[in-house]
Amino acid sequence: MTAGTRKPAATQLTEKKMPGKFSRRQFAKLAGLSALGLAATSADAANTKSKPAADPHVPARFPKDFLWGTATSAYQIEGAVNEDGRGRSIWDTFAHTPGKIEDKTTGDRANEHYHRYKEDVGLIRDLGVKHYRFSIAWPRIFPDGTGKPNPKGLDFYNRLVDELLAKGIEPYATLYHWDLPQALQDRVGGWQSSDTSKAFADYAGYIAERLTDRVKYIFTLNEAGRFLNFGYGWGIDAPGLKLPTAELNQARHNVVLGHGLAVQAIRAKGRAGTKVGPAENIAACVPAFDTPENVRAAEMATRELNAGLLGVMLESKYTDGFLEYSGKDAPKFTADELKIIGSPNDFVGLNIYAPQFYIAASDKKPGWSVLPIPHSFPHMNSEWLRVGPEVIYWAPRLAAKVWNIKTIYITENGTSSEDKVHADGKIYDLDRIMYLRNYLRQLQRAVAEGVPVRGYFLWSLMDNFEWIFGYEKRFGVYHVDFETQRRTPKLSAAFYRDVVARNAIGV
Ligand code: PNW
Repeated sequence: MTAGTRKPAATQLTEKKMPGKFSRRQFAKLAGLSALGLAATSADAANTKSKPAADPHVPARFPKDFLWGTATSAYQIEGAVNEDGRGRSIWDTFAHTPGKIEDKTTGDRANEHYHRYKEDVGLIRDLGVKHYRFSIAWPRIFPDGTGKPNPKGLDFYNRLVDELLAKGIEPYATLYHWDLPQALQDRVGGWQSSDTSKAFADYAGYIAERLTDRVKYIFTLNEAGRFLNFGYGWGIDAPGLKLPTAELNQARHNVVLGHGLAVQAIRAKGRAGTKVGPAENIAACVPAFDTPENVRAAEMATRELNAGLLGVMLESKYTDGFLEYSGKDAPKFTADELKIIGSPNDFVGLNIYAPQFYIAASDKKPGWSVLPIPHSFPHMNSEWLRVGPEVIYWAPRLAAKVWNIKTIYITENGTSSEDKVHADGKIYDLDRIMYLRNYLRQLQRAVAEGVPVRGYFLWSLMDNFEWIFGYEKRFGVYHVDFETQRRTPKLSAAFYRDVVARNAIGV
């Protein structure tokens, strides 16, 4: 159809039903909709007949070896909390404490993934992704935190890993996604004691021994920043403590020490070639707008605002700024510990959601300032999730520059959405698609400019127990009906499947 030609009314009608300018067959093929049960049903007749003008647009491609994945975590999906000898975790206790979870739910049942893992691996395969990041529940492996391992707990992960490999999906295991054995919290105060750091290393070594014949990629801690501040500082997450600053800083030191000890244990006990690193929700800094001065300021801020966690892991030292700022509340540490904490990683995982800090250059010390964010700044269904696609460009770019990181994975990125099931049984999560297409475009920009991001794990495979928000906030590309446990692909599943299949964003 040439421009300006009036279309017959019938064609206009048909085209209105069609998404964009594709024929139904082209569209279904491209998006893999039929495999996901989302294929359009209206017939298409006329709009493929005339020759289209050459399209000058090109999609934004990712490199050939770019890894596409998706992610979940144990307590958020497994359920089966009292099965096969699993011990209690601090999240069991916390979720069962009245007033802690917004919708008064727990992870007792969650997605019943413990029993439905085969179906769930099928969902991953249907997305066309070849990489899956899951977490191992420490209290399934060591119900008491330390001591005798529980073989039945390990067996679950053996079954899961075998199923993934059988379907051609590479497993990436996270060792700690917040479900600390309650026994360790009770005995030594959890991360308030370096006994927990040592117990974590023992657990890491045991997993490395048992799983690295098949699991080649291990993430130590997920979002140390989050579980420390929210769990030990502000009383919002498990274990619900509000420690004074000095004690919080000491707990943070124990956590990074746990990371370093775990890296060493994995190197000692794992198969040669096992790759290991942290998965951190870096304090993500974005220049207020792009000038060389603001970019330089954001670089300095990235280093200082992450000095207590990712910084010390990558530099083997706390920055002078961090020690000065902490003053008498600074953590106590030895030179030996710093060396352990800085054990070399094979990669760094970054969880990227909201831009946390907008930074501008400043004439005053330290040369940068954090700008106040206006109340009107747009956010997604989760109020904390400000929409700032440029953060997935700047955070890896600045981190790679500041710490000379050679391999970065985006270990989480995604959004919640209201996700109503419509009368036709489908979920049209267009806000999630809006979010993902904008973030992925910025990620592609970073990769194309040489920022060393090698892969992307979408959070999350399916709706799950969203911590203090219970089941109210849905992050999945598969919808879960928590009554029936039925999984249904949302429109965003078709979107992601298409991005993965074409290894590109846009057309
Ligand atoms: C991450 N914030 O948490 C976690 O790793 C996941 O388990 C979680 O389900 C997911 O993101 C979505 O929330 C975060 O307030 C929670 O900035 C909150 C924040 C960041 C990360």
